[in-house]
Amino acid sequence: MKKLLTVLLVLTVASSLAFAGGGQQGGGSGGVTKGMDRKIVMGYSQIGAESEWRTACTNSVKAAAADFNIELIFSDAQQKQENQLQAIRSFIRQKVDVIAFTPVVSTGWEAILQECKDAGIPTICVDRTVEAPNTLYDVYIGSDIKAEGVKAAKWMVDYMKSTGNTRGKDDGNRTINIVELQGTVGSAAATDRQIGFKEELAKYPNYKIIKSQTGNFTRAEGLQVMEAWMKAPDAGEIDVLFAHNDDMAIGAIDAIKAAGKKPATDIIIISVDAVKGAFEAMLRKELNATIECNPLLGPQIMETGIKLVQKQPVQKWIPSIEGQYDWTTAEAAYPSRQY
Ligand code: GYE
Repeated sequence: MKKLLTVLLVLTVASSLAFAGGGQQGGGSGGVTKGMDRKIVMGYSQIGAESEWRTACTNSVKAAAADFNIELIFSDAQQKQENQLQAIRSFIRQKVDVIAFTPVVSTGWEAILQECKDAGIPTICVDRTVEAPNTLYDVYIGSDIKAEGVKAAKWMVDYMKSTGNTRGKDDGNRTINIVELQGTVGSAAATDRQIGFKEELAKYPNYKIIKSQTGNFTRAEGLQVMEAWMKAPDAGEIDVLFAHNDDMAIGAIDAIKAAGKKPATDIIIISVDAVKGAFEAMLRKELNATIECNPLLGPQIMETGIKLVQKQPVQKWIPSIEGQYDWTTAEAAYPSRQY
């Protein structure tokens, strides 16, 4: 029994170390970091692999680290904040030069950010914002997430007024019923998209969100939630689906088809990210529109990391550049899409 316990303990410690460390990638061996006289080390706490967007982001970070010859200690938190805190503490212990992290949820970061500050390690918050005084981190690199929600609502209203769905157009009187698939609860990506969407919607009293539930930014949960909605007695009254990301919309499309309805014609569908899967759905005429959120943040993260190590000034927010696409512009844009 004792032996078994020891083996188990060793296994647990080994796997958690592998987990926190996550292995070193990028940067190759030897050499110096671009623009430096030595090689620098970056710890990166990624949240997981929930979506096509996230995979594109991770690939961009790893490729850029190799390109800049930065030694990257990459850690995957599997959607758990506690794993992120553990990883960041291990980066501090390893005395990395700079720490980058994507906060899975927006709260609960003050203490760890203070620990980084006390250790003199600069921090880069990536793609989701934190609810903490901005003196606690050095820079946020990512999108204007709230603006994405506003853009989605604007596109929806324009489309409902000009074209509409099988049930008709928005004539200003008819109630337009919306169902909303939210991202991970407590994440800035979900909270701010919802705030932006609702803020714009408030201008149009005949638009109503009749159901709203999380699908955790994944296809599987998007499908599950939509499946339940399509079985409810009021399924026939759904005019629009707003999904906080493309993966959930793609899952929901399958559920809509399985229920015998035509996605993008019976139910208008708008999502966020603009990943390849969304373009393919738009080309199949199953998704109406997607608002771009750029995951290719690797080069900006590495450039900023180097600047921070060199104690050069950086902007507090480095915004990503993005557009929006619908099924009339998808075909022309598709060949040049990188993610
Ligand atoms: O939109 C979604 C993802 O944090 C902006 O996270 C990101 C979001 C992205 O998994 O697909």
